[in-house]
Amino acid sequence: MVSAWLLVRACVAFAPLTSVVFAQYTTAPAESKFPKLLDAMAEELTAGLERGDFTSVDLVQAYIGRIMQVNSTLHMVVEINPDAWTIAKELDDERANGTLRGPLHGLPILIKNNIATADEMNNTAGSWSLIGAKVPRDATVAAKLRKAGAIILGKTNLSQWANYRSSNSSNGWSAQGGQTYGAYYPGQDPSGSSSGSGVSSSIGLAVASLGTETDGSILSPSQLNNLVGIKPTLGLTSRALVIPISEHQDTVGPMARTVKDAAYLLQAIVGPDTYDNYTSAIPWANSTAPDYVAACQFDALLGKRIGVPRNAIGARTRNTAPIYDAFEAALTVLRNAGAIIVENTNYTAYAEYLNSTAEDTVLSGDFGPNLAAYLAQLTVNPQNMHNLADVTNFTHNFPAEEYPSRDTAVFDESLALNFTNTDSQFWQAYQYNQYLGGSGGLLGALSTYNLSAVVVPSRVASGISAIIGAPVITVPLGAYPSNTTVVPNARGNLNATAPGIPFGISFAGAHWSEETLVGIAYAFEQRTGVRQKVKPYVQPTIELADVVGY
Ligand SMILES: *[C@@H]1O[C@H](CO)[C@@H](O)[C@H](O)[C@H]1NC(C)=O
Ligand SMILES: *[C@@H]1O[C@H](CO)[C@@H](O)[C@H](O)[C@H]1NC(C)=O
Ligand SMILES: *[C@@H]1O[C@H](CO)[C@@H](O)[C@H](O)[C@H]1NC(C)=O
Ligand SMILES: *[C@@H]1O[C@H](CO)[C@@H](O)[C@H](O)[C@H]1NC(C)=O
Ligand SMILES: *[C@@H]1O[C@H](CO)[C@@H](O)[C@H](O)[C@H]1NC(C)=O
Ligand SMILES: *[C@@H]1O[C@H](CO)[C@@H](O)[C@H](O)[C@H]1NC(C)=O
Ligand SMILES: *[C@@H]1O[C@H](CO)[C@@H](O)[C@H](O)[C@H]1NC(C)=O
Ligand SMILES: *[C@@H]1O[C@H](CO)[C@@H](O)[C@H](O)[C@H]1NC(C)=O
Ligand SMILES: *[C@@H]1O[C@H](CO)[C@@H](O)[C@H](O)[C@H]1NC(C)=O
Ligand SMILES: *[C@@H]1O[C@H](CO)[C@@H](O)[C@H](O)[C@H]1NC(C)=O
Ligand SMILES: *[C@@H]1O[C@H](CO)[C@@H](O)[C@H](O)[C@H]1NC(C)=O
Ligand SMILES: CC(=O)N[C@H]1CO[C@H](CO)[C@@H](O)[C@@H]1O
Repeated sequence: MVSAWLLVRACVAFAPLTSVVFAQYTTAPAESKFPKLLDAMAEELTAGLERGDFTSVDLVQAYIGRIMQVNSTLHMVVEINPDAWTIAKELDDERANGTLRGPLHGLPILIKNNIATADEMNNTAGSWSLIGAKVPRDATVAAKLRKAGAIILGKTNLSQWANYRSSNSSNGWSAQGGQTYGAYYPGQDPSGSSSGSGVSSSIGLAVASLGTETDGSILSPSQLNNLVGIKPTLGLTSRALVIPISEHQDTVGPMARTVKDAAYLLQAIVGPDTYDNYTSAIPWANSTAPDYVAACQFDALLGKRIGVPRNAIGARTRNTAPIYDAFEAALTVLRNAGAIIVENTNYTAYAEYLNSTAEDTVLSGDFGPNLAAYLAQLTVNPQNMHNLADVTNFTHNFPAEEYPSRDTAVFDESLALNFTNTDSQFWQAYQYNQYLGGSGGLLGALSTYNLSAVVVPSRVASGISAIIGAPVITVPLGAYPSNTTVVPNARGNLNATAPGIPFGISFAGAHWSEETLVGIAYAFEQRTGVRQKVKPYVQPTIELADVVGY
């Protein structure tokens, strides 16, 4: 069962493709009074706000207009924040009198519908069981966004319960939000579980978005929606008041159009939090935090040793050929940028890892108690949901939950466990994972070959890092060529492989190495510029010029 496999399966390429050739990418886009919102970067928008070309109210108006233009086709946003205009006006007033909260001041950001906010919006993970439920305060990451000056524009649709309910549902479907589609092909599987965050950032419905990842849920929808996604080290970003799967694997991270925008967002949400004691492991808790934005240097690849764990990259088949061709071309880009590519930095226990069910045990064991702990914090709980049994019963009985067409196999498996996350059986599985991903996996390869990072196609990036809580960044790498055969997903309601659907490349490192990974990803992105070459088939047309002055 389990999400790891579902998520990986969600992003496997089935159709034959052609290779992707990189052209040299010329850097900064031309300065314009109204940056095109499909690609507008945080720094460009901030410059326009500073010059007074437009206001944050204009930005909110434009982004909401764009959401309204595509919502009936793509279903990527579940709720718009009814306070967004008021907040934008306050931030405009603060800017006018010289008060700037931070680098995100006045910039609209969308967040996944499992990150709770203490405002008018619902916090449901896509389930009607939590409609109307209220939390005592904002999730820490949401509070940090507001403190940095961001406007929380709305909540994005997701694979329900972050893909931790069904064995037969579809990526991007939730009972509350319906089916999200990707913007690169009709009926595109948007991947998941941060589906709406991926689709929304990809077509410029906000400056960027937040997603969450347990195993693949940021990396996969980022790569398949032409985005940069950062899955941070476990404990770098607080999970307080984020609807959980597993305290041992859950993370919150940015999904953005550029590495630098992702770095700005990451900078805003990291740090120790008394509500999530895993954050006490942050090694710089008592000193200065790393500067992820400053890490965006064109020459960041110079002298970096980057490993290629060939035994974890998988076989190049007819179906996956284009991804592998693009990957090999990317290695040349990295070498030309001064990196030392170290071949065959294999994971010694990888066969055991592929064979292991220890991750299922950890997620399944955590889910029950972690969900109950979240529900116990609710200040308003209209459907009286206190534990997984309540949620399962609700799901079975509430027609909009589409049970049994969409089953509860993942819930059921967790309910059927005869142990919990405090039992020795759980601890053994957890320790085994630390070996598989650690000395037998990623950490072993990094230390044996003295590497800064490993590089892999994003389709195989998430698992080995997920089980040990280590960071990964994905960057656009290419897209399926026009002669690709369209292949549906397992449920048959989405197009999983089709012409124009993007894919990514990932850099994975040791715990707390985000600064290094951001630098590497930036240097790669600046030399390849893949995002600019891959265009969505659905694009909202409203721009700042349409709203300024109205
Ligand atoms: C698509 O075109 C490429 C290059 O012309 C070719 O190698 C590949 O086999 C084609 N794929 C299909 C599915 O026709
Ligand atoms: C979705 O878009 C339609 C227009 O296509 C609009 O009328 C409707 O109000 C939007 N729904 C929501 C909930 O914003
Ligand atoms: C600027 O505006 C904010 C919000 O209206 C207000 O709280 C703050 O006191 C003002 N600061 C100055 C220096 O006027
Ligand atoms: C929260 O959900 C309720 C019930 O569907 C709905 O009436 C309300 O408008 C939602 N809140 C927002 C901000 O969309
Ligand atoms: C998937 O693609 C096919 C072929 O282009 C198209 O006919 C179909 O409508 C698409 N599916 C969805 C759900 O849009
Ligand atoms: C961290 O907090 C959780 C609940 O908030 C608690 O169950 C756990 O024991 C704590 N762990 C440590 C190491 O303090
Ligand atoms: C930071 O300081 C506190 C209080 O002195 C201490 O308990 C904690 O262990 C320190 N954290 C780290 C990561 O050094
Ligand atoms: C690494 O894995 C690849 C692919 O499985 C294999 O061909 C190669 O011999 C392995 N190299 C080492 C040093 O283990
Ligand atoms: C895979 O698991 C099976 C059953 O648990 C075991 O017999 C086999 O030795 C394992 N293989 C590897 C490579 O770990
Ligand atoms: C299950 O849900 C139904 C309908 O919502 C309710 O009537 C029943 O009391 C619930 N059963 C349990 C054991 O909670
Ligand atoms: C759970 O069941 C398994 C197999 O039936 C058994 O080996 C194990 O000891 C049980 N664990 C607990 C905590 O009861
Ligand atoms: C903002 C928005 O588009 N909300 C829609 C999300 O999807 C549900 C179900 O399809 C619609 O009812 C909402 O209007």
